Amino acid sequence: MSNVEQTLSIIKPDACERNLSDKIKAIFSKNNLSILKSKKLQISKDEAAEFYKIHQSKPFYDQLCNYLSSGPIEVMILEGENAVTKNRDIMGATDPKNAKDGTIRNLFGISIDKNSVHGSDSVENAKIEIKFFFK
Ligand code: IDP
Ligand code: MG
Repeated sequence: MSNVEQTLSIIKPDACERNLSDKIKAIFSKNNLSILKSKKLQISKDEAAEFYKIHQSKPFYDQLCNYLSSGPIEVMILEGENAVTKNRDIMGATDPKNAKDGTIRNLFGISIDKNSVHGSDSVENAKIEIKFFFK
């Protein structure tokens, strides 16, 4: 049975800065995730804090918010069969050192914080995150 979902992807500052956006989009496309909407922007630290508020108790929260607001990012709505899980698979593990060969974080990630991409972790969070960037 078909299960078309939408998920939010973010190309983080480290990847935007290295102009990796086209290469990353080509990986989505190869995996049958289509880009419904896309925009490039820079967010404030307060907006990053709101976006990442599920991590507010983590020791790396402040660093994470500083980082996501440190430069331009590209946000996208991806759509496709099992898009949430598929995007997480394509991204690879949070720490690029642990990311499987061929995943985006394996190919492009620099470190656990500069790991090139964000992807929603559930259908429910995808809805919240899509609304956050595409009202
Ligand atoms: P995810 O991006 O793979 O879903 P999360 O656990 O949701 O990973 O963490 C959100 C982001 O916070 C990660 O992508 C990474 O940039 C950053 N992060 C996670 N764990 C650490 C850490 O231990 N130190 C520094 N940054 C971290
Ligand atoms: Mg996460």
